[in-house]
Amino acid sequence: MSQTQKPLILTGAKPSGELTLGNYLGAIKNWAVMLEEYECFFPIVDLHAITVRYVPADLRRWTYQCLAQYIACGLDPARSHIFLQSHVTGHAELSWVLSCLTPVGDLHRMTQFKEKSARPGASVNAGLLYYPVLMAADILLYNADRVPVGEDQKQHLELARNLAQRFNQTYSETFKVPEPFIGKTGGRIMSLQDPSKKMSKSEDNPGEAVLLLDPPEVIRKKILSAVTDSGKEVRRSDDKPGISNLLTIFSAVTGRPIEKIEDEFAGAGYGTFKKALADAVIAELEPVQERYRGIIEDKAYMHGVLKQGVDVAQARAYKTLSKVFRKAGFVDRIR
Ligand code: ATP
Ligand code: LTN
Repeated sequence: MSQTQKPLILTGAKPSGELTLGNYLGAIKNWAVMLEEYECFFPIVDLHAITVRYVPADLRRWTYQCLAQYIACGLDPARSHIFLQSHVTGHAELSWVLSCLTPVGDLHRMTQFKEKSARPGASVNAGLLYYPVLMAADILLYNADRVPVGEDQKQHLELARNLAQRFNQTYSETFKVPEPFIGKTGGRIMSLQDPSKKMSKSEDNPGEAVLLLDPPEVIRKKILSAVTDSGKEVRRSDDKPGISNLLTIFSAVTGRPIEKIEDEFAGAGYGTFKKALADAVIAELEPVQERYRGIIEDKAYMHGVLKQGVDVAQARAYKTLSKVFRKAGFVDRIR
């Protein structure tokens, strides 16, 4: 089957910090198994990363790290299109057109906006509010069939679907309505210190998240000091969010059902379980870290990957954008 006949998936991560175990289990690990079945577009969404306060040098470093980690996690650039969002002309332009179809009230209702704007010292800028429209543009610019994301992005994806439908109704049939694609396990990994919050790369407390690049002893320490609930039974339960989260992580890392893991650790206590979990996470991440070290040293290779990715992405983006501009009534560019 040729590449173009495969359904298209698009999904991205923002280089707003070092990638976490949440990004890996909820997202990247699932993307890596889609390369055969789908034509895959993996933008690193750097335009999204500037909606919160940041330091430009950090953004540059995190962008390269994210790229190297994508590849180290199994996103093979020979079988997918990996590129930087800011390298493609079209994301910002399409988001402008879509923003003119977006009621501001919809954006104020977004959970991620509410959470991020409520953080102490947050910059509540228009970009932060407008963020989901840019995400919709990322998806619609490539006419993606499916969008694999963690559960936290469901609401944003719903907006992207609404905007596709609204554009099609306002002008004429143009966009596919993208489907969300959320993994069975790992869709929502919670903070190790506060299991009522999602594990996030942009938190100040380093104990909350295991980072993909954490050395083994740091991973072990973070997992052993993860908050657990009263009692000592290794069993998932709605009123035991701490141990339930650790079970979810164990299951997502090993691919084993939670019930089997509960049986294995029946009567063992939290301490034994946490040690085994730390071993499993370290074993999963060690080969990723090994590959990462080879890639991050090789700028020429990374630039080659980005060039290859952007060429395919830009060609597709131009096609959609010119169609959209024509339908919106803009006069064709004089060449
Ligand atoms: P930030 O913490 O800075 O808001 P983020 O990690 O939530 O960033 P991205 O890097 O853009 O945001 O996320 C990349 C992918 O990882 C998305 O598909 C998102 O749904 C998924 N993801 C992020 N955090 C988690 C989590 N804790 N559990 C499961 N999936 C997650
Ligand atoms: N909003 C997402 C990141 C993101 C994305 C996208 C995900 C931006 N554009 C397009 C899937 C498809 C987040 O915060 N995780």
